Formats: sequence, structure tokens, C-alpha cells
Amino acid sequence: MFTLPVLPFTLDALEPYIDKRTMEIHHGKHHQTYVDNLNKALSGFPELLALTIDELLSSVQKIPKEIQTAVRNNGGGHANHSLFWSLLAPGKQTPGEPLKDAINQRFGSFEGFQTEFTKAALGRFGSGWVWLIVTPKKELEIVSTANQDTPATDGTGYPVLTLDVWEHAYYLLYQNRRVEYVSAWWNVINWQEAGKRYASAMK
Ligand code: MN3
Repeated sequence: MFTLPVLPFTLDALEPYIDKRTMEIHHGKHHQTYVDNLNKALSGFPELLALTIDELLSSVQKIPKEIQTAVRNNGGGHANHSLFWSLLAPGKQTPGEPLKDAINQRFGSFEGFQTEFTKAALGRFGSGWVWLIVTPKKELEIVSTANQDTPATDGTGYPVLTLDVWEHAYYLLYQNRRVEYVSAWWNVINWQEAGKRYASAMK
């Protein structure tokens, strides 16, 4: 069975940028529902329940047709949110080396990176995610995916950083103002974790 991960910080730790009520509902209700629906879809498939979430998502084309969509959506939802929580932290951080250097080289400056990432976040129509990934050619790239799709499972690249741009991630505090949510998020990024992910992608 898949389970909801415990948050690495308290529900109010990201205030005022991400509020406690949003965290309660986003983690305790939305993410919990992805976990519950994934387990439900996999009931009767003990060999699939034994896989890790990454193994499951990367073999989604090979699992029985009737559960593929449910696994893609709910498994993706579980994987994406688990990653998202790990990449948030209270207290403003900045990227360390060598990720900082790689960002400057690829996007001209940190501000250049912020501009491109924000553009991708605002340009994602409807629900989805924005990612900083390391491509198979070991280059940094900003991509966005629809719904609960993930660049890790379609082979586009290895996620270093991600932002949830579903409305449920920001509606309580920011209503329809995605741009304010994105600009607040820069204050609560766990760059230490992003740096670790970058290092392991570059190995
Ligand atoms: Mn979400």
C-alpha cells in the first residue's frame, strides 16, 4: 500500500507565503485522495503494490489497460506532491554550487531563470506542474506538464525543482492570482534539496 508522507515541516511553517489552511487541505485532503485512489486502483494487483512509485510510473504502459489512467493520474499525483513537499522549506534559501553556476550559465542569471520559470508557470493552461529538469544530455531545462504527468516517467529528464500550479495549490490565499503565488514560492524553496537532486542527476 502507498501511504501519505509526513511533511518535513509544520503546516504553518511556510506562512505567510503558503498558508496553513492551504497546506492542511493540499496535503491532508488532495494528496491523501491521490494515495487512496492509487491504492484502490491497485487492489487486486499485489505485484504492482509491491513496486516503488517510480517503478510503477515508469512501467505504466505495461500494466493492465483498465487501470492505466487511474495509475497515471493518482500515481503521478502521489509522486509529484511527495517531491513538491521535499522541495519546500521555511526560511529563504539560495541555490548553492554547482547548481547556482549551472543556472547562471543556462539562463544568464538567477533573475533570468526566475523570469523563464515564471513564464512557464503562467503559460501552463489549466492544471499542471512546472519543472527544472536535467535532460539526458545533462542540460538544465524548464518544462511544464499537464495534470499529474511528470517528466521523470516519460524520459524527458530528472526533476531538480518543481512547482504545483493547480488552482488547489493557491486558491484559498491567492484566489485566481497565480502570478502572486509563483512570486511568493521563491521564498520557500528548499534549494539544499534541489542541489542534492542536481548533483545526483549529474553523476
Ligand atoms: Mn497539488
